[in-house]
Amino acid sequence: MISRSIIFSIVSMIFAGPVMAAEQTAKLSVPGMTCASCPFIVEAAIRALDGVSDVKADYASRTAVVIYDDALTSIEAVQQASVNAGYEAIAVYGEP
Ligand SMILES: [Cu+2]
Repeated sequence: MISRSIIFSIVSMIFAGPVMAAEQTAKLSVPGMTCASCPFIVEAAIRALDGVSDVKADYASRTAVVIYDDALTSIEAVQQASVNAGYEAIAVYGEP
């Protein structure tokens, strides 16, 4: 007899496959970046997350643009990673 968890795993694999994984681009406001080194710290913290494929933090505009797979991580997790590194991060909606 096949257990429910195995069936669930198979169904999950089907639905979590590449077809369903959605790559998202999010922009964050990171106002706490105070020098040219800060973006590297923010980038390293966010890049360490599973599911983040790219991140570019910009000191001049105090923003970070993150490309991530929303099947593996979330904008909340990305923000938390930045906060954990010492930088408050606020999602900016309505902009790529
Ligand atoms: Cu700095």
